[in-house]
Amino acid sequence: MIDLSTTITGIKLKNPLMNASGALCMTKEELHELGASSSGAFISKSCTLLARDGNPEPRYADFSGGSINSMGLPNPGYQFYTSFFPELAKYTKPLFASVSGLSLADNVQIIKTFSEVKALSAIELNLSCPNVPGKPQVGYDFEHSAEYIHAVSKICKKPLGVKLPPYFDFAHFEQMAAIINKSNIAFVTCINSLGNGLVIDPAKEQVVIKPKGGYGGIGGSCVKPIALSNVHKFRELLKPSIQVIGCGGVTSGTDVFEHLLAGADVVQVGTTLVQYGPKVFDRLLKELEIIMKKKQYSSLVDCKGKLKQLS
Ligand code: ERO
Repeated sequence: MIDLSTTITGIKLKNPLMNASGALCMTKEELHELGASSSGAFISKSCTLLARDGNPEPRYADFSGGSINSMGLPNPGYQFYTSFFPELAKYTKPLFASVSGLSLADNVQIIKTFSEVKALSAIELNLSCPNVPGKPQVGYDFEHSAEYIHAVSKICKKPLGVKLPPYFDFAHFEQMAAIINKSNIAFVTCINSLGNGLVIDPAKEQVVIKPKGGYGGIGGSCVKPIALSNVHKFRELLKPSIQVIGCGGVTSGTDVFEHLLAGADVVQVGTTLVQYGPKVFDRLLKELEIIMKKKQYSSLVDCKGKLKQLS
């Protein structure tokens, strides 16, 4: 028997898979389906103080290398989730809430309220939404990020994580890691979608989504190398007590395995979940188990963070 269980911030998961926030996790029905799926944990859509319709449709499209989205943070508002989360406790697996308030004050108010919701295991503060017109990503502004992290960690009574945008420069990894190492953040999730990509339909000679002139966050298999570098670099730079959730480019059990090698404790699935639905966790787990068996590994500890360098 292969033990796929893992632990994040002291919370035990029977396997390392969960959905990425935003993927099929906004409505009651979607969250019930995720609760009933074989994922080890689940997380809700990033929420704001007030309900939002989001950007005009079409706002999500698949392409050969992945997906593009400019959803614009549609969600029913945090109060909807505050009263609904207790219904999800029956699934007896960890439930995370994603929070993406439009200001620091909004985040503080939402997180204060969520701190009192018993059904919630942890909170992921999203510092990296690329799609709200007029709202730059907090995660690319280090001073602003430090201010958010400091204020929110003071009032959060649950294990708190931050969802980060992809970084591409070692100096940026170091700056963000230094901020997080000084805080009581329990985990980081790397990465959110690659902001403001552009997908073109050459036959129609036009963009494929309507908002923002066709620009949107890129996810799916084409982002995997960037996701892996971010997981690996943060694992290297963060204090050992701060855990890493990998997110980006997971389409197979091999992709999950690579995230684990890079140092992820938990692995989120976004585009592939949107494309195949919650049943996809069954396939990913089966494929991961086959790889582990072939390598004669009996638990995730045998491979987690064990990426080798060329000598
Ligand atoms: O547009 C969105 O709602 C959205 N899309 C993403 O790819 N990442 C997000 O973090 C996000 C909103 C919070």
